[in-house]
Amino acid sequence: MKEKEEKVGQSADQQGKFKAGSFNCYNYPSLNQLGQQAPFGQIAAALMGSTRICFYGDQLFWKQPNSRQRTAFHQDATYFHHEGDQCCTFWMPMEKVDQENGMMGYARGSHLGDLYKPNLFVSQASFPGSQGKALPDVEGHEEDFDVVYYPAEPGDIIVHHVKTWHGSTGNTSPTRQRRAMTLRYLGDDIRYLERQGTPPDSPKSAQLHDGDPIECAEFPLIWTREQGFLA
Ligand SMILES: O=C(O)CCC(=O)C(=O)O
Repeated sequence: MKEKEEKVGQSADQQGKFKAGSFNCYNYPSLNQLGQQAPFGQIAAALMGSTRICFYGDQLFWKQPNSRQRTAFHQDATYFHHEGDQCCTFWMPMEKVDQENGMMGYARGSHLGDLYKPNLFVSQASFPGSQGKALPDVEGHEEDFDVVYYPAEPGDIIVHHVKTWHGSTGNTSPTRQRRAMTLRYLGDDIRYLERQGTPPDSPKSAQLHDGDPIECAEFPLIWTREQGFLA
């Protein structure tokens, strides 16, 4: 074990990897249960002023020691097959996170502006086939975009709006990993929309057509103001 850790944390030619994976809840019932039954849905409703909440799955992010790639600034909305304002992401770290190992940064007020193209996530290059304008070079001009970074610890939760520009630093630590998990929630005004040029790992629903309310088997209704949690 010790030998493996040392190898992962070595020099540039043996950089650690940055791995990410979405909708693990489809394969791990306990994760699905966590997303649907914990108080998250109710908190999302309060933050968004919504009367009904659907669960939109999870995502995991693992920056191994020396995985120096940033998470490029992006908006979650452009990766999701729906439109509307009431969608938020709960970001939760598994270990202490700071400037050295992948701290999250957010451009204040950016959720009130336009929607831009998705990028390759580890670079600002636009996702092939995506449409619209590319996000400005936030990383290169953070002071122009009112970017704030938040150190975090296990137990902390950072919630961001689906249009907020956000990204994270690379992990330059030779020894510390940085793992984080997100849970995503949808409110009253969310409608299904198949976005052209959205990365293929974003699940679509065979049952829904553009403009339909989002509730379906893949994105279940989990909480209502009248009934509370449904599971
Ligand atoms: O943890 C990261 O580096 C990226 C997180 C992210 O982009 C998200 O939660 O949408």
